[in-house]
Amino acid sequence: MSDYNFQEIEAKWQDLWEKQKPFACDVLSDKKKMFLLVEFPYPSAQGLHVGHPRSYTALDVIARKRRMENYEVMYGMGWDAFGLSAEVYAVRTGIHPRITTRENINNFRRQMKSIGFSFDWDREIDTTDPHYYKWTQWMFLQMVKQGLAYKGPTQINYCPNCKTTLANEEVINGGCERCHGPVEKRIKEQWMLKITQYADRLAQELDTVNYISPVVDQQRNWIGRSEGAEITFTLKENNASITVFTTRPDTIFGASYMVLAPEHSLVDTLRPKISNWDAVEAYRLAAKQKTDIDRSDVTKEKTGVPLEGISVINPATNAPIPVWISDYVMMGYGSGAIMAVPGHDDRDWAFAKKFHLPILDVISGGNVQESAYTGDGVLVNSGFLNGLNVTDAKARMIEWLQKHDMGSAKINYKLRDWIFSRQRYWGEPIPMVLCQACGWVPLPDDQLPLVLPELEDYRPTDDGSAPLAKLTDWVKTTCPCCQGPAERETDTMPQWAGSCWYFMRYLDPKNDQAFCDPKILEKWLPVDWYNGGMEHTTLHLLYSRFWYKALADAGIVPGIEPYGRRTSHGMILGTDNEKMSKSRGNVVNPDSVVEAYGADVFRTYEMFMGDFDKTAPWSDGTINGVARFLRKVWALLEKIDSSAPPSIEQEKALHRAIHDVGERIERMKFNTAVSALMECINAFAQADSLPPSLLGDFCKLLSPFAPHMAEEIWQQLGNQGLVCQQSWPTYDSALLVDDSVTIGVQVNGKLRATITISKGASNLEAEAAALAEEGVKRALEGKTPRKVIVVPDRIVNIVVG
Ligand code: ANZ
Ligand code: ZN
Repeated sequence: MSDYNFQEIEAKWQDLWEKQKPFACDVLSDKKKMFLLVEFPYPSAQGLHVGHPRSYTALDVIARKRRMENYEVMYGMGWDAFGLSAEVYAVRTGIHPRITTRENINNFRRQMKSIGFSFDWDREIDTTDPHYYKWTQWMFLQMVKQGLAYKGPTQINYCPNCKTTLANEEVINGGCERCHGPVEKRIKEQWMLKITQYADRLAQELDTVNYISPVVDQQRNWIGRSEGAEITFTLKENNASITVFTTRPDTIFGASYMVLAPEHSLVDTLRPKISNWDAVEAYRLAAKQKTDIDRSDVTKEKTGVPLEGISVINPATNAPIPVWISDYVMMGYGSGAIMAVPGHDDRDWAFAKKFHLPILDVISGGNVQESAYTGDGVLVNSGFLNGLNVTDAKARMIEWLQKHDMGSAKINYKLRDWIFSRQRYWGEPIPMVLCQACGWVPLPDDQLPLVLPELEDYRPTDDGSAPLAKLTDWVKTTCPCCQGPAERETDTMPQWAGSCWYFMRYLDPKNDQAFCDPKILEKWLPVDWYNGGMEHTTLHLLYSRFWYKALADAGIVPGIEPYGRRTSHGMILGTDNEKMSKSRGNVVNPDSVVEAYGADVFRTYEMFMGDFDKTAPWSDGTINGVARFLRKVWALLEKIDSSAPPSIEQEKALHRAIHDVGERIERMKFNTAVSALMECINAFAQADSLPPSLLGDFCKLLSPFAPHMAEEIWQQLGNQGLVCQQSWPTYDSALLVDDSVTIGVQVNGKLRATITISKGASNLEAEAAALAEEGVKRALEGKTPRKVIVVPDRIVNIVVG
């Protein structure tokens, strides 16, 4: 037997898979379907990261197993190739993003093929392909038609470094997701998608899917549903009113002052009445420089300025209370104004202490001069609410407000509408034109795709306008409605657009008449199992659920949710236990791993390196251990003897592995599934000979992890066909009994039978097994035993008569 030449053998099987297409999905097949999905990558210039294959291998293992279980498996791959990085890279190198993107895609594809993923490559998709983004544009127009898209002035996050708008979800800790630089607030006309209209359903319908709980929790928190009331306060000085949002209308008798967000427009309106305008203006300027994260940091010292000359009437007490501005109140939430209840809210308490504002006790249970009391209790000092508990007082107060026309129940969401335009070149053009007579008009379907035009200078501009605006000939167009003069939208879509629906295109990637045949959608949706990164929970995953629901409401897709199940993998860290990054120099390149060890070792190692859902550091020691394991598997070919009967130990080892590997794969306990393979091999290696059928069955179990070696051994054993097309083996439970003992059963001192039970079986189990024996039944002659004495693992004595 020769040494295992992985370069040659892996290339051989990859070529064969490419020709024979054993992973091609027949969407019209009668088999049970299994739609498996991993997040398609952004094809960066750096190439594949070792983190990508963790997710891809995991679902590849599941895909390969399910095919062997006779499922029709859909497992596709493609490229989420629009976006800022390609453009930044292009600006730096002077090469058109289309060219660099194509090169990067080719490199990614080569890398993935070298790892032996069982994607159906005939279904490859690319979001920057006009045949693809035609449908992204078409779906956007469906949203326009449903009134879910609008263009309007909005406060946006602007990264002056990247010169682009960022969605709220793209602002991480107050900085730009890409360059980590500070983010400014600007007011700009933007295309917006009304994701807020779906806030309730996005939160509630999480009950209908099987997502890991951190994903459910993060999405619910991000949507941030809170129940409360809107209450109107009237200015003492005139009849103007200010509305606040509160989750605690029960505490209104304790509202001793009001706070407006510094940006609140009422501050401008009230300017003539404000006697300390200079201080107010200075404070507003300072607040503008701060990020929302800093502003809402509870550990930061509270700051603020009173609006001198202004007060409002507390509607419950009729007493005037002062009005302040402070940056702990955000303009983007609720109404940008609060009634402050320092006795029962921590932030208000800190503020009141600092500025010597009255702290009133309205819920019994604490000492509000010492700290805010936020627990439950009975209402005190609260007029008609006195004696009620918090829940009843809330309801009672809302009733009262409604009756007096001063407020009503209100549900608020933290979720904001999705800012959908970017002032960048490398994205899908937004297929809308602005007509002087008709307003915004969608392009008719027959003008799709609206192809991204060529541009000499695609750099972003300093004034924040879109690069496409420079193409005045392209911009000038005629209105599809009235044929009058009109102008094209020059903003492009955000990177998240193309990934909202990509999984559906795998089902019918070449269809020119529709994004997918509706019959195929009906059969294949929802996706059965979607694995991806936690970092996408409030971005891609939330956006695509919204997108899907909007399409579903338009009758375009079936059901209400795109993904039936969502799981997530832990991040792979460098050998130093730190996040891999170029600057730390701890990046592991998949190419060099495949070159040094081969794809099988790489794949098996990625599954073995630690609990799948946890972070795991790269370890060369462990990867060498995995390489030794696979060499040991290969060496078993030397022991093959077709005339040798299998030993009971070998058979037991195999059946234990069939049971454990199968079950652990389904639970994503890939590391212990690999251990089960290792244990089996150790047992096989102990004997001098091994029957080919046992090693053949083992190859089936090995093939999801190390598919190349599994095919090669399968072939060398003289088997027909591909191992990846065999049936997944089944186990014999009798062979799972770990260590069994055979003991005698005596009836009135005479041996009547022997039973085989597992070692350490309970007395009850032993007794039941003994009484079930024919010889014992005969000896008992239908009589009930007087006494059964079990000596564990030794003997069962039955006394009768
Ligand atoms: C009075 C009150 C009394 C409050 C009390 C809380 C406790 P969630 O759960 O996040 O919705 N609030 C409202 N709008 C705000 C804004 N724009 N910026 C900062 N804070 C704001 O929180 C709602 C509560 O946060 C509201 O209820 C309000 O304070 C504050 F014992 O009103 B509460
Ligand atoms: Zn018109």
